[in-house]
Parts: sequence; structure tokens; C-alpha cells
Amino acid sequence: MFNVDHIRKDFPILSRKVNGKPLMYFDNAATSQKPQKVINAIVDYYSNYNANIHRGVHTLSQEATDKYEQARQKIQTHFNATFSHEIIFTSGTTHSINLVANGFASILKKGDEIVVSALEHHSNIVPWQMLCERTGAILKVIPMNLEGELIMSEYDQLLSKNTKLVFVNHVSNALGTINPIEYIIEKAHQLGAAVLIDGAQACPHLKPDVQALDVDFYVASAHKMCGPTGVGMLYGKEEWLNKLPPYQGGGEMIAEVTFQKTTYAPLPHKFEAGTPNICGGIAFGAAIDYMNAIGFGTISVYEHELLNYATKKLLEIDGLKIYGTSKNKTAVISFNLEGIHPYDVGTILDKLGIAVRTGHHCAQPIMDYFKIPGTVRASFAFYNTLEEIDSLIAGVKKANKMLA
Ligand code: 7TS
Repeated sequence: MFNVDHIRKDFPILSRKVNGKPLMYFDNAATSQKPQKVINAIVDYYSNYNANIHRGVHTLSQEATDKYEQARQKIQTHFNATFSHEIIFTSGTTHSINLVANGFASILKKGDEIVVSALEHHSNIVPWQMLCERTGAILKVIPMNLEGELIMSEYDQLLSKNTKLVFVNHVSNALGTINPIEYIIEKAHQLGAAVLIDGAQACPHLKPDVQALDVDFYVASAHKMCGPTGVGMLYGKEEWLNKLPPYQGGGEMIAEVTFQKTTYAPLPHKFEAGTPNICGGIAFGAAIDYMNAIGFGTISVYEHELLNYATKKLLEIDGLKIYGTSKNKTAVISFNLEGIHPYDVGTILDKLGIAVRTGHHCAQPIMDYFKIPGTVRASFAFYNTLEEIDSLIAGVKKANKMLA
């Protein structure tokens, strides 16, 4: 049985005060809070077996290596990858995307086409623009509608025999829309194009199965799913990871080095140059264990209850408009009050101990589409409560009255 009061005790930060008020944290899409089990994993590593990995015969190094590789296996199992060497540790989603984009620089030719979506975070736009500049490839964009959904008939039209890559987020960070990635992947594959799915905003809410999706690359950040910052993952199909050249050169990623020639280590080490975020990787594994113990089915049901309740209550407020009204969304609500800048709403909410994000959310093209400078974004997690949402609603009403 899911008991939110019980769950909240796992997160020490949730008992602190902000501006004299109990913290109400609704900025989960920026980063989630961390349960004690994840904090303990970090403390345990530095207190008991801190050592560099994959290189020492001594006990501490072996212990650290075992724990790090166990974490990789946890991630493999979680995403249902065929092999653990298809999981590459990175510093996060941004790093993972840049790794793949850099790899494709040696594959793409002038005139090849890359398809992205209108709903992307800047980290899934800029690396592809840089790739296009380097290779002469052309960027095409799947447009969206007023609900904040991608228009699939337009996607069908964009695809051609020149399409080599398709990059779409699983869930939009600014609007919460869950994109029809199964359809997107199937259509791209019919034309022989590879697909990368940015799962940064999906993974805190649902459990992707990379084999069932038949996706070529899937990327995520630990810090949005109860893990620490500075660590994330890239899943790549073995054949793709073997085809792509290494991203960075250095220690750990080589088989043999002479001044004449270097050969590369097999997967996953080929993409993991230098000392990695060892503690981060281990704590990422602990975060996955923690979330799976609650269960993604349970998380989804509860978060939808929060989403539906907050949506209904917010829409009762005069002049409030929600951006992103797809039926298929995660627990994210982007909104504005008529005639009031989102930043001002965010500042008043902060005085009440309520954390939301305001601005363009690193998704400027979405804001341009709606012709707004930004939104107030409340993004929920399974440790939020209906009572907290009541306080959010009261805070937004107060801001509406004060700033009108
Ligand atoms: N892709 C999506 C869909 C994201 O939401 C984010 C971060 C990233 C990529 C980049 O992830 P990083 O861990 O490499 O930084 N999104 C947000 C956000 O919505 N608010 O703060 C960060």
C-alpha cells in the first residue's frame, strides 16, 4: 500500500523550512529530491571503500569496481537492455546526447536529414545543430499543435530516404506531454533511420523497455530520478555503439597505446575515458532500487491523482491558462496568470515556501510557439501531497490578487 506520509520520511530535505514555511517542492522536473538510501550509498562509498576502479588489485579498488559494475547491471535490468555493456555511464543526458551526436559526425554526409521535434529541450536541439554545421546535414522539425502534442501526420511527411536520424524526447520537460515514441521509432526504422529518445523527463515517472521499444539510443539523468547530479546513462544497441567512434580519448578507454597507434577497449569502456563519477554511478543504482521498490505503476497512479487534482483546481482561478493540455501527460503543469510575469508569481510562491520553476525551461521554441516569455511550472513527484497542492493553489490565488 502506498503511504505518502511514510514515503516522505525517506527524504530528509522535505522536513526543512523555507522562508519560515514548510518546504513544498514542485520543481521536480529540474531535479528530484534524494531519499536517505541514496544519501547513505554516497556516504558509504566515501566512508568505506573509496578507490579508483578497474585498475587496482587491492581490496578497496575491487570493492568499488564490483559496486560500480553492479550499478551498471541494475540500470541494464531496469531498462531491459540485452547486455550490460550497452549501458554507458555519462555525466547526464546532455553528455549522452553529445556523445551520440559527435559519433554521427563521422557517419553523416552533406544532404542527410536529421529530424527533431518542436518539443525539445535545448540539449536535444543544439548538439544536432552543431552536428549539421560540421557535416552539412539538414535539421527538420516535427511541429506541435495547441495541445502541446506532436503532429504525427507532419512527421510522416518529413521522413524521407535521406532521413538518417530521429531525435525526440519521451516526455516534454516544459509541458509534460508523453510523445508517441513507439510510432516515431517504427516509422523511422521503416526508412532505415536511427532513433535516439531523450528520456530525462520520462524516467522519473515510468519504466521504459528499450528492447520492446526497439530504440537505438535512450538517454537519462540520475538526478531527475532520485539519484545524484553529475551522472547519467546512455543506452545504445550494441551494433550502434560498436559503429560509433569514441567521444573522448584517455585512460580506461584503450586496449593498447603506442605512439604509432592506439586500439580501443571493448564496450562499455570505449566510451568511458578517465576516472568516472564512481560514487555517482553507485548511488544511481541505489536510486533505481529505491524507485523500483515503490513501483512505477504505483508512482504513476498516485502522480496522476496529483496532476488531475491540481489541474482542476488551477483552472478554477481567474485568468489562469495551462500550456500543454494533452491527455497523455506526466505530472507537470505549465501555466500563466493573465497579464502577470511568471517570474513574479514564482517569487511570491517562494516567500510561501513553495518551489516552482519559472522561465522558458530551456525550451525556447515552445515558448515562441505560444508567444509567451515563459511559464510557471509546477512539476510533481510521488512524495508530493494533495495538501501541498492546496497550498500551491492558495499561493497562486494570492499572487493573482497581489499582482493584478
Ligand atoms: N532533456 C530534457 C527533456 C530535460 O528536461 C533536461 C533537463 C535535459 C535533457 C538535460 O538534462 P541534464 O541532466 O543533462 O541537465 N531539464 C531541466 C528542466 O526542465 N529544468 O531544469 C533542467
